Amino acid sequence: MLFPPGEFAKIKEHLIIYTCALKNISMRFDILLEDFSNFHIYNPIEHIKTRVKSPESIAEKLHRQNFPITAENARKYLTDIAGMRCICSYAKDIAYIADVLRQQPDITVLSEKDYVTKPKPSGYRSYHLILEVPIYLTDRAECLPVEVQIRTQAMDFWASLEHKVKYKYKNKMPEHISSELVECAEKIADLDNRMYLIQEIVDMAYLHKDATVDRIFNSR
Ligand code: 0O2
Repeated sequence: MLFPPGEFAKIKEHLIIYTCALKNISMRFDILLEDFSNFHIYNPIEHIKTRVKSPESIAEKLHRQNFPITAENARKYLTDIAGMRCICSYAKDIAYIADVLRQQPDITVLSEKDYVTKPKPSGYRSYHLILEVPIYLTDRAECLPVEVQIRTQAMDFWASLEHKVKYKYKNKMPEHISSELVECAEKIADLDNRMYLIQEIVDMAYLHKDATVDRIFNSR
C-alpha cells in the first residue's frame, strides 16, 4: 500500500512534526536518566529506542483499518506514528516508570494497555501508554500522540523474536512454534521475577552491612 502522490508529500511533512514529538519525549527520558543516576539508589532504565513509522507502514495500517490513505486520516486515526520503547532492568520497574510519566503535568495519557499483568494470548508482555505531548513551533503549538512501550530486556528479546517469526510465516505461524513461544514467554516472566529477587537479596544484604557499619561507627 502507498500514499497517493499529493498525500505522500503531506505525510512527509507530518512526520517531521512527529519526530519533534519524539525529541520532546526523549528529552524527558534524558532528564529522568540524570535523576536516576545521580539521586537514586539505582537507574531502572537500561536503554531507550525511538522510531517514526514509515509512510509505507502508515499506509498499510490505514488500509487494514479501512480508512482512505490520506495524511489527514493518519493524523486522525493512528496514535503510534511516533513510538518509543523503554527497556527496564526489572518487571517491577515498568509500573514505576509508567507512573513517573503519568505524573508529568504537561503530558496527557490518552490510553494505557497492561500486557504485563494481562499478557496477550501470543505471550506478548509489555506496558503501552499513548501519551499526548506538546510541541511548540514558531507559529503554533500542537499536541501529538506518542506510543510508549515499557518492557524488560527479556520481554524485548522475546517480542523481537516473535515479530521476526510472525513476519517469516506471514502471520500464519505453525501451532508448535506459537505454543513454544508462549512457553518461552512464561519462562522469561519467571526468570525476570527470579533475577529481581536476587537483586532484592543483594540490596538487603548491602543495606544490612551498611546498618552494621553505622552501628560500629555510632558505638565508638
Ligand atoms: P510496529 O511496527 O511494532 O509499530 P494497533 O495495531 O496499535 O492499532 P493494537 O494491537 O490494539 O492495535 O495495539 P497494541 O496491542 O497496543 O499493539 C501495538 C504494538 O505493540 C504493535 O505495533 C507491536 O509493536 C506491539 N505488539 C502488540 N502485540 C504484539 C505481539 O503479540 N507480538 C509482538 N512482537 N509485538 C506486539 P504494530 O503496529 O503491530 O507494529
